[in-house]
Amino acid sequence: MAKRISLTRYLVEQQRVAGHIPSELRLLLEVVARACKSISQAVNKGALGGVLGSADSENVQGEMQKKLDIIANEVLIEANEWGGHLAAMASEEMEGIYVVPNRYPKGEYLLLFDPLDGSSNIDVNVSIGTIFSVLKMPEDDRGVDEGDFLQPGSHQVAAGYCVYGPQTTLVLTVGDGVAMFTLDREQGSFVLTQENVRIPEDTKEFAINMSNMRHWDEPVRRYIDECLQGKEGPRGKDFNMRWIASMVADVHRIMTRGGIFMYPWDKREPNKPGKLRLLYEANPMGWLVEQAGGAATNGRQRILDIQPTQLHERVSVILGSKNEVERVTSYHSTL
Ligand code: P6P
Repeated sequence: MAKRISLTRYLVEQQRVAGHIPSELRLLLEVVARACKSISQAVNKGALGGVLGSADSENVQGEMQKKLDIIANEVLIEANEWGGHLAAMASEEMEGIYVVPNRYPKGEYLLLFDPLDGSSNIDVNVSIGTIFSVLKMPEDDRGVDEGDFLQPGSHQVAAGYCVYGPQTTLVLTVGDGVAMFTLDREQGSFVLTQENVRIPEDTKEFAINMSNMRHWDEPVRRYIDECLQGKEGPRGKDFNMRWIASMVADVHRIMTRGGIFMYPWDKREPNKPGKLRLLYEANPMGWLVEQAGGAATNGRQRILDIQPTQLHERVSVILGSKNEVERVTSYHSTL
């Protein structure tokens, strides 16, 4: 049982005792956590807050935006732009980067986020979440531009998500394992409820959108087909399936009890490497999973080793229990 300390104390100890994070990064993470609390309040109001439904606009991905998508994005921008710890931000909801205005001091960090992932679930009261990733500005002291964000996931200095479900839970890594913090609404603060999170290396639970089965590449079809054969098949055990269609919720289940999550390339849009975004979905989730003893690949290489070429680049994602991810990845190399 983790000792019941606040997120603030945990981060101060990570800074002071473990020497893992400088004070500027600690401040950044505190601000992001406060922004997640505000988003949680807006999400929890639902229809009472007039925040459900479509915003009648499209994001850079050409997807219909929900009102809460825009609210969450604005909350994160406004919370982080004045503190002096950031040079710029990037968001699923914005085409280009957001450079901290000159009226505020600029810092050495870059913040990337999907402000409200799984937003198709908002109106049906299913868990959604915020995903964030922190990079450092490259050393040279010229101005910040989009190219500064195009760093492999292995360069992240912090990553996390906040899942807005029955509990609001912040899950965070700064490279020293994974810790989980549950929002105590009476105190208004995140409290440490689990540290040293470990994902079991084996699992009997897979998460994939089965309606896309006819579009998958052969290695994925082989893996899922073997799972569906259960005890009588080559795996010799029965499997269970889950698909919440909210990456944060599916990944949180895996962080909590193991499993494998897959959103692989499929032939519906063959020129797209996958549906999910590399910089602010796959990279932060991939680092969290690895820090908890799991694995994350695109079927052929480690997600965190991929050199991005575009801000909103998409990627095929296979992540979770190490032995299952390695099995699926091996199928990609044998065919
Ligand atoms: P599908 C949500 O829109 C999202 O980006 C992820 O959170 C989720 O895992 C996936 O898309 C769901 O996609 O095609 O099953 O609706």
